[in-house]
Amino acid sequence: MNKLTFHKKLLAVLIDPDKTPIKNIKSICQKIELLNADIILVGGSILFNSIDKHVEELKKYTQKSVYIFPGSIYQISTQADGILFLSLLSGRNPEYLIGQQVLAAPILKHTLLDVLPVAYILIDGGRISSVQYMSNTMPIPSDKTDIVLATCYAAEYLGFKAIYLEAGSGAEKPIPFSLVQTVSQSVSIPIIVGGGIRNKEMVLNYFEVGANMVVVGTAFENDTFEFNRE
Ligand code: 1GP
Repeated sequence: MNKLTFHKKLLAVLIDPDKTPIKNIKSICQKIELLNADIILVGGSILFNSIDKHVEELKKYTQKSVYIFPGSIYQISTQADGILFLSLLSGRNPEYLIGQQVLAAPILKHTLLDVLPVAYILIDGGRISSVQYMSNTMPIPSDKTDIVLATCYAAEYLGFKAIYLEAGSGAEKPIPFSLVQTVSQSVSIPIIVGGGIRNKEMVLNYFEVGANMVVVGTAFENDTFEFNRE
């Protein structure tokens, strides 16, 4: 099992099983190699396809860590290396704060998955995101730095191992760089940033202001994203 550590800046590619036909997985793995990405996340807000087959196929063609990025309890796969054990801390819906986690915990207990507790913080990305709609929670307005910070402090005090600042898939307004900088200067746990990230410059800027992991989904799916650190 590959355990997720934040020993260096990580580029993550997000694969949504509904948008990725199984037959494309082999070529996707080749693209991920060329991109020099560090980790593959698999998941979505809602799933029409089983996540297991996608994870199994990914593991056939890549040595990279595959972590589940679950939209719900139905997205657990024992084939993966680990799971981001998310709690939607920006919201006030108990189902996504603790309900799904209680249902998932006994299942995870019988797996070898690396379970990483992550405070999932949804920030307004300029349009209603799937996360907002499906979780029935409000995102934090991106200019309310005090609320974001207070939520991040709470995440740290509650013992989460990372904070995920999420603008929502396909966000028009990705997380402001200044906000990532403020958060990274204020907490000591790793910061993951995702939502609407379109190019290499944005990724490098997020790394520069303190993000430990940057997640790219839509731009990778659309084949518009190029990144290579060498
Ligand atoms: C969504 O943060 C991820 O949960 C990725 O967003 O699809 O906009 O890259 P994009």
